[in-house]
Amino acid sequence: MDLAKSVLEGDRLSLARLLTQVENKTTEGSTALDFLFAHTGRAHLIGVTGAPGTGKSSLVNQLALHFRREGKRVAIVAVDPSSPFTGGAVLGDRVRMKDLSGDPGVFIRSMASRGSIGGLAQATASVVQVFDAAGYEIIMIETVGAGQSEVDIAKLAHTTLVVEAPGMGDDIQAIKAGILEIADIIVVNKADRPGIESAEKALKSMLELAHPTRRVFRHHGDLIQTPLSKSGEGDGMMKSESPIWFPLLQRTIAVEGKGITELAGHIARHKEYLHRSGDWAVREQARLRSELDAALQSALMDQFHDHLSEAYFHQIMDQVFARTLSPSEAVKALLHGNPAAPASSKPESHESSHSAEKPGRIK
Ligand SMILES: Nc1nc2c(ncn2[C@@H]2O[C@H](COP(=O)(O)OP(=O)(O)O)[C@@H](O)[C@H]2O)c(=O)[nH]1
Ligand SMILES: [Mg+2]
Repeated sequence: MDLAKSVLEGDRLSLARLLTQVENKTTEGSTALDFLFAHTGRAHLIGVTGAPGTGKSSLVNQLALHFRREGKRVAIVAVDPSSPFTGGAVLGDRVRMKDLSGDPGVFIRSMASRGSIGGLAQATASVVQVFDAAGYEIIMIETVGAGQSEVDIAKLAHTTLVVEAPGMGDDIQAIKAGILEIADIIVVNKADRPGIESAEKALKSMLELAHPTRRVFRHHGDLIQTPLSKSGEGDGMMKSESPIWFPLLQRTIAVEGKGITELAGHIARHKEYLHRSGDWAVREQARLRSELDAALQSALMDQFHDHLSEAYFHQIMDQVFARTLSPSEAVKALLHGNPAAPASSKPESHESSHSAEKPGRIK
């Protein structure tokens, strides 16, 4: 508890220690999370996702510098589900983020996969909670676009940036369509590279596919185009009171810091929109709901296994392997069966239990 209190007081060393506790799911970590929970809910969580090499880390770096100039405290969580160790890419990020190091208003945390991707998403959520309680107003979560994992992690965020770059190949089109659905802002980075026009064009048409109803809409009788016309210029609908957010498209050159101010402007506008429309509360509720569900699931599983005889579980498992018991029958037996009693002594109604006595289906 002392650790949590010093975190609230702004002690960096305690923060680093607590993050480790929380990542390792220690008892001290979870007690601290309980204590800190009342202090959360203030930060703007920004997810940054996209294929490797599109420039996510460079963008996060630039955005952090921008937010620092605005006097905001910034936390960066770099998540790499593909890396089992804190190695390669994450180390590179540390080096890249060196212009931020030494700034007490910035805290960078790298996370690599330990065990399941679900576990990583959960650990990330906890780390974000600690930063939120510690008073970081902006929390950027960088994830590698690799499938379900980054979608899960993006669900944490209030604002999701999907980063694309020209020349990344067309083989990922299918993934893109799915990723675009979670995008609030699409960043077309590496605008200094050839192919930027066609990359942007492809993205626009894909966006229209992903959001067919959002192409145009009428506002006070005026036909308003989605703000995708040119990078940075398209905030037409933001001037209206439209309750709908159209994904914005922004060109950037992260390595030169170009387009960053505009991008930060879009992020700020998205936050305003979330509050104005009530979506902020909706997202918060959905996030807390899924956090609660996940915690409940894992608690129920733990409780279930605590009360289950190992031998009985294996006995049931064997019957499933032998195909004398279906998985759903097995669940019934496990939930309602008496762990002390063998499956074969179950009441008549459990016909499948008897079928376990059928000979010869085990290899
Ligand atoms: N030409 C160009 N290179 C960039 C730009 N942004 C990032 N890069 C380079 O692209 C590479 C990958 O960038 P990084 O930020 O690590 O991408 P990440 O894997 O998405 O995090 C690095 O060598 C960057 O220097 C850009 O706007 N233009
Ligand atoms: Mg990176």
